[in-house]
Amino acid sequence: MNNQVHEIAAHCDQLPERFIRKDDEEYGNITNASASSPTGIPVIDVSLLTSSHSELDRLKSAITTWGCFQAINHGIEGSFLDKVREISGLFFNLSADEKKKCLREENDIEGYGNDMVLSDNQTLDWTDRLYLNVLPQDQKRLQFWPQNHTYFREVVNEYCSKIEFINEVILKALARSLNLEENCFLDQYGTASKMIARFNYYPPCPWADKVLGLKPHSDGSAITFLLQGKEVEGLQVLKDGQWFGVPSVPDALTINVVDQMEIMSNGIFKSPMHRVLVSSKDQRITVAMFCMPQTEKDIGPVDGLITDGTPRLYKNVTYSIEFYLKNYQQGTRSIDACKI
Ligand SMILES: O=C(O)CCC(=O)C(=O)O
Repeated sequence: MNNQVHEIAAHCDQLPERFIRKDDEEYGNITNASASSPTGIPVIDVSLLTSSHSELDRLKSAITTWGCFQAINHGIEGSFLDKVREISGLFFNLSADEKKKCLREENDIEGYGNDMVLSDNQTLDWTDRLYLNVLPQDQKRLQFWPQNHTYFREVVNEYCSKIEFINEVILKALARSLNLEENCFLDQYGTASKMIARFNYYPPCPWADKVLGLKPHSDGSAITFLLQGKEVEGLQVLKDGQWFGVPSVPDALTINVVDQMEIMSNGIFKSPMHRVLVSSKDQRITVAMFCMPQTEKDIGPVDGLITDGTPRLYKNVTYSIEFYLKNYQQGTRSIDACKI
């Protein structure tokens, strides 16, 4: 457990070199915009997406300009989101020995731990995480779930069902926003779509300006649902060459439309680059739910989007997690390898 970031934060009086963000890292020198943009990350009312054309247009505009939006009226009660925040805190507050029971194995992604080290020159993220496969059901590995915490399991399972429902609403709305048949993206999900829950813990860092909670990346899923804490912010999204802060909006979910949707939409939707800054005083906890097609299945641009004027931009690919992670840790983008 020596190398968990929360322990380094508690015991080290010098920042280990592996965490120091490199100045020459791609995106490292992009200007930091003010805390948020003049117009802000768009807010979309999910309850209107089936009935209002103007909300569908706003969704399309949000995704083609920012790649993300703050979803309100998504159908999950604020009190339930508080339970998700509560179980996340509950896990990270367990004793080191208890958390260790969920420790991931060296070459595995799933479980509790910090960055997987895949290369010698990899900069480490200032974060500890608990990474759990939640769908398909038969791929759950309960040995990585906190033991003796029925409440944790109940809340995660219920949250997973609720996110699955919203994911479908968003996928259909995205298809309709492009005048496509509403199931065209869902059809690529196959019969065993995948969902991963990642609980992120960013301890306060005495060297906050020298590290990143997460280095710049775009997500390898199709849609990511992020639940932020209520007070401490840190997420930034890249737009027009500047980083903008993504505020925490009460009871909203931050939704990113990401790599696999970029491929399926033949590049109309652009997977947003984002990164996380950390605080020198406060810890921050977030929960990301990564939703994506069945991983054994090829995905590709939907037929209706390929025309003489808009030729195919991406190959058909199996977007595996291993393929994604290798690129992530080297600071490159897997999506680039899928371009024709
Ligand atoms: O914690 C955050 O604010 C962002 C999390 C994120 O980008 C991720 O888990 O990929």
